[in-house]
Amino acid sequence: MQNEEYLRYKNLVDEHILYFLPDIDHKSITLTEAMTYSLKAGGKMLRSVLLLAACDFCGGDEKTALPYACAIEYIHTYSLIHDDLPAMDNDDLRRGMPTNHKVFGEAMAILAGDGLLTSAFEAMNKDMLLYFDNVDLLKRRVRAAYEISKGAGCRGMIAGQVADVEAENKQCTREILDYIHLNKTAALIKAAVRAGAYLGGCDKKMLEDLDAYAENIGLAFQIVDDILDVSGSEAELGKRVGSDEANQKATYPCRYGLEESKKKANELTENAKHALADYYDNAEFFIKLADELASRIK
Ligand code: GRG
Repeated sequence: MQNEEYLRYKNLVDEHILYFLPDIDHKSITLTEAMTYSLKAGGKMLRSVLLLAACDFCGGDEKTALPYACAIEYIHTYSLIHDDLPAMDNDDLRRGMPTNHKVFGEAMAILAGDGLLTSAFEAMNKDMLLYFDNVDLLKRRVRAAYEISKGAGCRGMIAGQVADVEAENKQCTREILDYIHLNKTAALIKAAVRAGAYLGGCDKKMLEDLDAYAENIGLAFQIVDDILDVSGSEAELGKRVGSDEANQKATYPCRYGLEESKKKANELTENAKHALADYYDNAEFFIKLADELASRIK
């Protein structure tokens, strides 16, 4: 994502990503190191950028949205650390670097993930009391914290991960596949956009339109990620589709092949752009971003 506006939001998050972490007892220096290691490992910061952009789009002040932007990045980072653990995906590399448990050990990686998750709630709630004399702003902040908690939780990302774990080595229906993507990936992306919209003071229509946009790019994002993950040649994938190996993964490319998956990703991208068509140039950032995310497979 190279566009100027994206990089401006991303830099803002980058500059503040450690600022909203709690001061940790000096005895827990390893915990701080483990949390910082993954936070600074060079992710795209997509969810936090979307949160800030949605806040701007709805007329809010992006500075007041910063703790929420960093909080959602803490949650995303924790999910990656835990997903890489031997009990889950058992990955050695993440973002081109050794995974957290490879550097700090399994126990510390679990704790670093826990530390990041709980720090997210601390960051979102820390200054809440300062807003008691401004009920409108207070409501927006409470709502944003709720959206993020819900998207990350048992009706969102965790539910998707559970369904993914349970689908392993089984044939799953398209309905289950969509459920996994909608929750494992799209739920946190939707939460970012909805939280930003609330913080910015959205009206009902803006919220609905942004929600539709986020759901479509969220689903497209996972399909694109799975296409990139396959990385083998199309011919190779063609051979694997329908094979036992291919059927072990609950992904679009493994179930339906590359061409069908690309078509689906492009269709979702067009749906996302269409959801914001009423806003013309004001939605330019979001339209460009949808195209950029999809162009990773072109
Ligand atoms: C709570 C253990 C646990 C898991 C939750 C998020 C998740 C489910 C698992 C992570 C693995 C995975 C493939 C998730 C799908 C979402 C996704 C494509 C994550 C990668 O997001 P990017 O590309 O990552 O935004 P960067 O590195 O750019 O931050």
